[in-house]
Amino acid sequence: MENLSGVTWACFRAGGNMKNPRALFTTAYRSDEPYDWVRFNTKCRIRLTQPRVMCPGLRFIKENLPQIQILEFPSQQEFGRVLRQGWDVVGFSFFTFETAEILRMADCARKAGVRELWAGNYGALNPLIACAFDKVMIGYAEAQIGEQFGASAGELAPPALIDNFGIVPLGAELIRTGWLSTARGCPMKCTFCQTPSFASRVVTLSLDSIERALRYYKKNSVRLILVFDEDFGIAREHSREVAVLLRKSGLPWVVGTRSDILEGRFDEWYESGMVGVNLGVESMDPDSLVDVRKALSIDQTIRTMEKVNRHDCVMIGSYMIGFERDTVSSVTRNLRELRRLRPDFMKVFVLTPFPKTLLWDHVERQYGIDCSDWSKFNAKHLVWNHPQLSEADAQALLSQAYRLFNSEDHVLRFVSKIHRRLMERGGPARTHSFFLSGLRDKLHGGIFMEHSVECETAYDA
Ligand code: B12
Ligand code: SF4
Repeated sequence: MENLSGVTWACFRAGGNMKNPRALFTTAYRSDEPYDWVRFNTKCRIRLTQPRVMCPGLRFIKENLPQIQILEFPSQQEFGRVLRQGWDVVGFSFFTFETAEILRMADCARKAGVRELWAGNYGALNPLIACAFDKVMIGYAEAQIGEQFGASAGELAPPALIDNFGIVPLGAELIRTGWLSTARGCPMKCTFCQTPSFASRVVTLSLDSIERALRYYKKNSVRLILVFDEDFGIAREHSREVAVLLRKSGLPWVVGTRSDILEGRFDEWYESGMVGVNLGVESMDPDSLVDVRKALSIDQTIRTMEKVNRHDCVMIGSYMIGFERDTVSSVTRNLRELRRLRPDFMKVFVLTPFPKTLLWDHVERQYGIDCSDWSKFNAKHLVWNHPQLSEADAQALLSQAYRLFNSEDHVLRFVSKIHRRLMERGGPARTHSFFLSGLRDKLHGGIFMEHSVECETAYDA
């Protein structure tokens, strides 16, 4: 029944092409306060902020298959109202921690008489949810969805993904950011990561489409590009050409990548306008990195982080608490070592076994996983029987890490680094436009559009 090679598999019904169906794709409900990855990692009152207001996966699907209607983070009332409009297909995009909520939404959709329910995104990797849906699609799915509707998705076109970065309490709309996807998938095999089951083949987006996105961002007053590939640089030659396009655009950019890739490419990217990096440190214990097959050495990570610092680039890292060997004292020691490398912000997680990972298989067999509450699978809870740590230990270590890495001092350092980098690159005019235009636009009711409007108008400008 199951096939993880990127092919659709059906639970209740065999698949079949539907011509001109009425299809609605949606996400979990909107919460009182939108999820904000910065708030998720700090307890400070003065902090950076980037609320999650869009679902990149649904935007991609809409951009490439415009016949599908999308509804991002609806309220319960909104979802109920839209359901009454009558749909052949309702598709749900979700992460594992949203599973219970999505199952409730699926139940509402069934009761409203929707013919088929589909599941997609990383949450769909969970075999336990399969029977609630008529189709489950694994991986980047434009082509699979198009096939169901008898439509060809054609060459993949990235949507315009614009949101904002701000500072609390000044406001969330100080720096207008544009998200750029240049390649998808990762061939590495880290045991904790779902990507090897989700998209193990690297597929690049065309340089024309990337250039078009950059032009659009520039024209629409985007100030900072966030490259959100799994590992920028993994498609070596392609990323070289992307760096040329980024340089040509004149826009500063922040990239997510591995330290082994960054080490070899730093100078090239720095010259092309890279002002910040997002690195998966994961652990400072070499044996734990070997256990999870991260294929990185601590020395490599240290060398790269020191280089990033020497060049005054912003450094965001991610660290995980709760590797099999971790104890309270080893993690405390690790965190202090990491602090000496002066990251500007750390995303700190608790190691979580996700479905269809090697880590899941190992932990389930060896220790047992508690699946009674899927909302805890948000990488901030210990959901398995760790040999040395309790959930209370994990929470105490998280709080300790937030204090060490994400204090108010770090916010100031973060902002002053960006400021210095822009002064170097473009002088006072660029720096002024980066920081102050957002505030000015906000005060004068300027360019900030509702995200839903931006979705509709992606490239028609
Ligand atoms: C960018 C990102 C974020 C951003 C989100 C930005 C935003 N505005 O949404 C931020 C930093 C906020 C974030 C936070 C978190 N993230 Co995150 N994030 C990612 C990342 C790097 C890219 C996701 C993305 O946008 N991809 C690009 C789009 C185009 O792809 P897509 O969303 O997968 O959509 C495609 C398919 O999934 C499919 N599809 C999507 N929806 C649907 C619906 C239907 C019906 C169908 C058929 C198909 C389909 O088609 C789409 C187009 O091809 C992934 C890693 C990765 N490799 O993808 C992790 C990842 C998704 N995050 C993950 C997690 C756990 C989290 C956090 C809980 C904590 C953490 N580890 O960071 C929080 C929770 C966020 C929240 N509450 O919403 C996990 C998910 C694991 C899981 N099963 O839940 C991932 C896979 C990373 C990992 N390996 O740990 N994240
Ligand atoms: S953690 Fe990063 S390098 Fe490892 S498999 Fe996942 S995406 Fe690839």
